[in-house]
Amino acid sequence: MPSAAGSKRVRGVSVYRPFVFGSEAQPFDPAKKSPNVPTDHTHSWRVFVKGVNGEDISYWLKKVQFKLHETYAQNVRTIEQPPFEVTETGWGEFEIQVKLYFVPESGEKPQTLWHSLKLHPYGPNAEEIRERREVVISQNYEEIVFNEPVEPFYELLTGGSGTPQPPQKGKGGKNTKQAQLRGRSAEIPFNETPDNPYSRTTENKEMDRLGEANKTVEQMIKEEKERVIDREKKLAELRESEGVPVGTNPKKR
Ligand code: SLL
Repeated sequence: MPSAAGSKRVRGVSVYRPFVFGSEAQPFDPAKKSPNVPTDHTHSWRVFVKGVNGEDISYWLKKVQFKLHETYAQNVRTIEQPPFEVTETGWGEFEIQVKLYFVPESGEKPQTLWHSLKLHPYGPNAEEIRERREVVISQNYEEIVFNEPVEPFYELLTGGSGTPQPPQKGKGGKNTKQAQLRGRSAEIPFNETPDNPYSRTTENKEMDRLGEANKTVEQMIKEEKERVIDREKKLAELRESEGVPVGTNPKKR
């Protein structure tokens, strides 16, 4: 096995890789519940770490350790190959520790994430979702950043594309697929699909929303500043009419 020890680092380069982690939970239909499932268990669920749009991430992710609640037998589950997921049944929500171990060539220390297992619907349509016993999905888009990776890992990450290039963040587009075929890249798909909500289009929409929100906040700040100036002016006028010099605190007289 190649060792990362002693390998040179690719200076000034950060390589990022997107992934998705989270859970899906399905309430049991009491009429169809298997007799093997404990009577107090209300849901089946799955916790996972996966690539965006089903992309294989095992070239950088070696294994994942999921630490479940202590009410579970053998609550530390280590998954050594994709799919990096644990399927279980249960009755309660809890925090799952998700520890990512990287391929040995990386020389990287494991990283820990937390996921709140969600069994119950939340948000505006929670009641309908509950009534229809729909799947409850709670997942996050994440990007892992490898700063100055060692050379063998850089080669692995980029699919041996040769000279180190600075990361091409935010440059997605219609040629993304080609880029992925030529060498490995961190590009996420251009459009979302029913299975994958993370795309350049959703990202751009989110950026637009943030931009709009920012404009609103700036406008609010502007108006607030104007109000403050106006109030200060009025206060100064009042003081002047009372004969108090501007800039003195009347209470201290
Ligand atoms: C709660 N603090 O009270 C949480 C704990 C534990 C979930 C949730 C059962 C496991 C089993 C299970 O669902 N544990 O019985 O095998 O909501």
